[in-house]
Amino acid sequence: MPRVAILTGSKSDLPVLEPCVQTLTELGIDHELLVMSAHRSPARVQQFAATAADSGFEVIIAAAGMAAHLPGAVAAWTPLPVIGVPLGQPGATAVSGLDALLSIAQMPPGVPVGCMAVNGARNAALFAAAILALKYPAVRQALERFRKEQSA
Ligand code: RP5
Repeated sequence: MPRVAILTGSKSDLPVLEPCVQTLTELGIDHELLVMSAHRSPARVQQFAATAADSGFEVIIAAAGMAAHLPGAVAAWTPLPVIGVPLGQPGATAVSGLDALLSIAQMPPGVPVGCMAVNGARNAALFAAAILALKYPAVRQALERFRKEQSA
């Protein structure tokens, strides 16, 4: 089955990622949720990202707040598609997620990261599903079912 890695920069981010986990589960997509920080555990990020494709992951979702370098740091080490989720709770920083949004969106040419809305965890799961749906008919069917139910 397809596998998605959900990475996040801190345990404090986990509640915001619940819709991502829930949506992947609903769509029947295997996933692993791992906490690692581009700044606090850079060696772990490198180790994970450099081996992720060989480990069988097909899409990586990377969420982080503040300077939010995790998605870009991961993308630097893997050819897999990386979907970035900027995080920001009201009042958590002076700019409430705008920092993370710009950090993730403004990647230099050559190392792209897809960028969701601030706290767009659910859409990250759906975007990962759309990528996997190109290869896996079961994911495509699950996604089509979701879209129909959403429109009903
Ligand atoms: C980022 O710094 C994390 O993704 C988190 O959003 C933010 C604050 O982390 P903690 O100080 O709560 O661990 O790297």
